[in-house]
Amino acid sequence: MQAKLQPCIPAQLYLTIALLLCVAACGQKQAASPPTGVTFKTHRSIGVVEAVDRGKGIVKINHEAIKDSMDAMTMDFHVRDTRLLDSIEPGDRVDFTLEDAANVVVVTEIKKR
Ligand SMILES: [Cu+2]
Repeated sequence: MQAKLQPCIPAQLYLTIALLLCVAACGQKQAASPPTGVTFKTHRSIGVVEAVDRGKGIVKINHEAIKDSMDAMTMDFHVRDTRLLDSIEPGDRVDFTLEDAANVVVVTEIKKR
């Protein structure tokens, strides 16, 4: 009896380990890619505000180079929430955060330095 049962124990153990590894691998895969399949990145940068359009929710920033995104330049950014512009004036040096989803870039945070 015992001689017959023994081979079953390692087999079950292997199965358990294999299952655990599979669960771990699948979990990692899901975490790496968002459900929509859109590549989604967040960048932080600094720059100088050149213009603020509160009505349109646009801020023109002369920004420094953003790693893995773009070179230094002056450009218009849409803001996620126009309230972000309440305390921002042209001439301010700012820290800001960008969200880039399939090249649709939105400022999600902006603060005076
Ligand atoms: Cu730019």
